[in-house]
Amino acid sequence: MESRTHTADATPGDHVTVAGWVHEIRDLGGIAFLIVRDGSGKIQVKFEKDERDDDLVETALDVQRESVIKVIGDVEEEDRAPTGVEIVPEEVEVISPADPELPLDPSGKVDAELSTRLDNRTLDLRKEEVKAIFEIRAEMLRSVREAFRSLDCTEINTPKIVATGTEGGTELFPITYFGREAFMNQSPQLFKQLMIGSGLERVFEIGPIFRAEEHNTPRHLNEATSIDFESAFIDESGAMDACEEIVRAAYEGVEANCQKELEALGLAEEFAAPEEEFPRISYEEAIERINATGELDEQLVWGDDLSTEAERALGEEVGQHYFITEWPSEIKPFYIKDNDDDEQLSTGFDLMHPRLELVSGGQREHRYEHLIEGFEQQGLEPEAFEYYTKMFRYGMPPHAGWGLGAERLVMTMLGLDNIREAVIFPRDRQRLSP
Ligand code: AMO
Repeated sequence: MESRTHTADATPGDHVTVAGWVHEIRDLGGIAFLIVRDGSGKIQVKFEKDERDDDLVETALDVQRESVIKVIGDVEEEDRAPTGVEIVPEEVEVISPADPELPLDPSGKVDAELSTRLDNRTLDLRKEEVKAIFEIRAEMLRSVREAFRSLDCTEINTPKIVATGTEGGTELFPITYFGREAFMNQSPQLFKQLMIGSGLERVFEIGPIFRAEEHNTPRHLNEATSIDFESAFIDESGAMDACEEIVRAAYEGVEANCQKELEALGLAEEFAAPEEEFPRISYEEAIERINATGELDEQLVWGDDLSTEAERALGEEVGQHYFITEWPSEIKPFYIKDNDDDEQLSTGFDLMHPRLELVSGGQREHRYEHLIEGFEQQGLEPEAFEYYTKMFRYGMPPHAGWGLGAERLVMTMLGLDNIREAVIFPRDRQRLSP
């Protein structure tokens, strides 16, 4: 196709070819307008019936909304047009016609259920406010990558088809791998740790994780995107510093580069990167504060995990991002190191948004004997993980890291009600296509 001008760049005096979707058709009798939309914006095309060719006017009036068309013509200034300019056409071509019945209305005048939207994501992403979410997600990922690079991290990609799980046996998706049992990976956990003993020392990965969670909730996906970090020679406190820096960079990137998208979402006024340092609250203090809110039916006791209600009660009170540190060892995975002074306590931490958990992390157990003991305590067979444990016998530095859910970050950043809004094609209990 010959070169085209983006509608946003059409300037009075230009002779242009624009191509895009028919957003709206208005026939006012003697005059008709088409609004053409492309990735950059929209532009009005004017058809004064007396002055234009009959065929041209007929093509314009017969076209169905959302068809793809090409328009060649002159750009003129017009104060009454939505963008202050319009095209006076000399040629209109319907490149790809749309059916008159659309499964959803991309102009957004008629609301659609989330499931209808997800079934027809192509049309759904023609809406400015939906497209904005994914432009923001892309900018968030770009900023995060850049921030990792400035922290001297190397980006890695690790296998998603694996022999063992890491995050609890019940949440694995089994597959067959040339007749052998294999699984979709739940986390790059073991691979990123293996890189710590390599020459890389400090790595990050942005990639899919698979969780066979049975529950269908507004905050869980069966395939999510994890932003993982791991570094040699730091402890959990250093890992929290890096985590805070990355989350802040994500917000700052969006604030600096996505004003148009934030406006489309009605968030331009209120959106702000977090300024205050993220407080670090111990697990013990967290359960005391949750109990003191009186929001829960039953008081929490030491060793309990935090329910959704508990997280919400504390989040409301803290009112900003915060870490929960020093979790009980028994509820953290085998790879998390215990506190040196009290083995009931772990070095594990979570980063919380007032609405929900965003990150888990901690210092790792790098001492071979302790690692093997940890497997046994959790009822796991260390032999199955030999490819991993073995490398702890050949010089493994102390290290720490974390995993951040990309969709949860977008969801909380933009105040989305449902995590599915932050994924183009979500995978959940019911949804396997598109
Ligand atoms: P965890 O299992 O807590 O930790 O996962 C880390 C973060 O990933 C996101 N996440 C999810 N998001 C949507 N749907 C899900 N089903 C889902 N599961 C997890 C969350 C969560 O906080 N290996 C450790 C990380 C580490 O220690 O480095 C891990 O995977 O935002």
